Amino acid sequence: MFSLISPQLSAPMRVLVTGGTGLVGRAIQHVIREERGIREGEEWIFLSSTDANLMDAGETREVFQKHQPTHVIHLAAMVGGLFKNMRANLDFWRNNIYINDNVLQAAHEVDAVRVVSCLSTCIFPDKTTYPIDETMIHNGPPHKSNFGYSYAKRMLDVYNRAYHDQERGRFYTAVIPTNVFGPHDNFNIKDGHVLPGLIHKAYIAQKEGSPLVVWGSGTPRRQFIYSLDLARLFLWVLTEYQEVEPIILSVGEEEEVSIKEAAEAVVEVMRFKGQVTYDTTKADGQFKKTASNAKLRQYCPNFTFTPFKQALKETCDWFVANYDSARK
Ligand code: NAP
Ligand code: GFB
Repeated sequence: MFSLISPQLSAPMRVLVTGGTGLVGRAIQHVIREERGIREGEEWIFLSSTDANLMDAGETREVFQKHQPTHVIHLAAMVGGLFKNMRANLDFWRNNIYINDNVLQAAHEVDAVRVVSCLSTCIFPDKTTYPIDETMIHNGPPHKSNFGYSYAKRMLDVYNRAYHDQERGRFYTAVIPTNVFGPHDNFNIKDGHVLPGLIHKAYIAQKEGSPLVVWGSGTPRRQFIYSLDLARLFLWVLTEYQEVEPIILSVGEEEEVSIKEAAEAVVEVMRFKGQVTYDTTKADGQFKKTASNAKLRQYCPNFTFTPFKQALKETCDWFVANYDSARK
């Protein structure tokens, strides 16, 4: 657990960040420490699974009773890339349902005034019109590759509406990030997402003089958001966003790239000189999940996303510099 506490005792805002030690949690830690700072009287507590197994109702209640948060950023989840989801849809469903039910009820019991949870653009209906927007979450079944995770995440939206309707207008909401990448990502090739997977594979291929093998055809399309940009937007949502309805946090549709283009960007940034091959025996997953960030743009017209190549370079540099300790 990491606590960031200002000198003053009474804290107008005591923020508990579940999943505080993961990719997004560490980005929030970085932005709080290096950019925003700790405001007068604030306290920020970043939890890992060693502080409490949030799949256990008793442990969850205990850690919430201990910290008595006024605000909660709920990131903790069973998370993984396409291939991990395809192997474990039941676990993704059950584990995330347990975590989400326990966290929201524990927040309610300590009278937290705000909870911001995390959905994902991959949970939207697979058969849909584009661009996807926030009103479309429940309009049809998700892609078969990650239906367990998708339905568990969709239930967060149901929880938020139910707590608002029944429990004295509880004001719990959610954000919907697109694919996230950055320092402290999960670089495990089997279980992680595409960008950390390609970065790790390029690193190994470079050392071994072997080809970089990109999985699938390379034709699917994705929007990628840098974890530090997501963290900056999360902090805005925590205090300024006033709707129970969720909000998509993503770069614009025009920033969508193919997996092939993403792989070429990794090759360029990692200065990989070897052969690049495509293993089309591996699944492509969802072809695209193009999301609109029009609602975000209405609220934050001047927010500037870090250019993709710059964000990718910072991520690659971090991975190479922290290879021994990185999750891989
Ligand atoms: P991550 O790097 O895998 O981190 C997951 C965090 O959750 C870790 O701090 C982990 O603790 C904690 N956690 C997992 N199981 C737990 C349990 N049973 N009890 C307590 N804590 C537990 O994930 P992430 O990429 O930061 O994702 C954060 C949130 O963003 C998730 O809700 C995810 O669904 C959402 N999201 C992610 C992406 C993406 O591309 N990464 C895209 C859209 C949405 P330990 O460190 O102790 O394991
Ligand atoms: O990030 P990713 O694993 O998940 O991307 P999704 C998968 C796409 O990248 C597929 C291709 O088209 C893969 O064929 N790909 C190419 C690779 N090389 C690699 C590689 O080395 N590793 C990986 N992982 N993919 C996830 C959802 O979908 O999106 C999760 O399943 C989560 O639930 C996440 O929400 C944000 O973007 O396809």
